[in-house]
Amino acid sequence: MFAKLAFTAILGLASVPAFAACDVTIEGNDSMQFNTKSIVVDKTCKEFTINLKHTGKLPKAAMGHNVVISKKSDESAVATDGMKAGLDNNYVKAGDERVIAHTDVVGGGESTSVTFDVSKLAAGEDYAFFCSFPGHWSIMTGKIELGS
Ligand SMILES: [Cu+2]
Repeated sequence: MFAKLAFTAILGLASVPAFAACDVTIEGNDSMQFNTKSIVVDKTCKEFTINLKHTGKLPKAAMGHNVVISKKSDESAVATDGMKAGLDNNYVKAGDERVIAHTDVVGGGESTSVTFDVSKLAAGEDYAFFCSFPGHWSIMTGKIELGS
């Protein structure tokens, strides 16, 4: 019993997940890039957390980044509507039901995160994660899918 607890404590300290990782950290920089193009969400996760870290120095008004998740087929329209919504709304249209999850917009040196129910993702559907800051989504985009 003691050995098992100690072992668990060591694993915890080392941040080694005992099961599937139900989170991912994405970095965005001052060159308008994410450091990943693909995220697979393990289907055993109930919730999944996206951590966004802006590793640059520019303020969010100039080089802000967020992470928005939608179906790939909705990406363009969600980004266009988000652009009109403005920075005060994190470049996401209020109440946009096509948006599965989104973070706030952050500037250089800042971090944020969002957690969503994995049940919102369907197997076999193409989803995109992207930054909806004006002009960013065509480059800052990647694929997110439910793992099999
Ligand atoms: Cu961006």
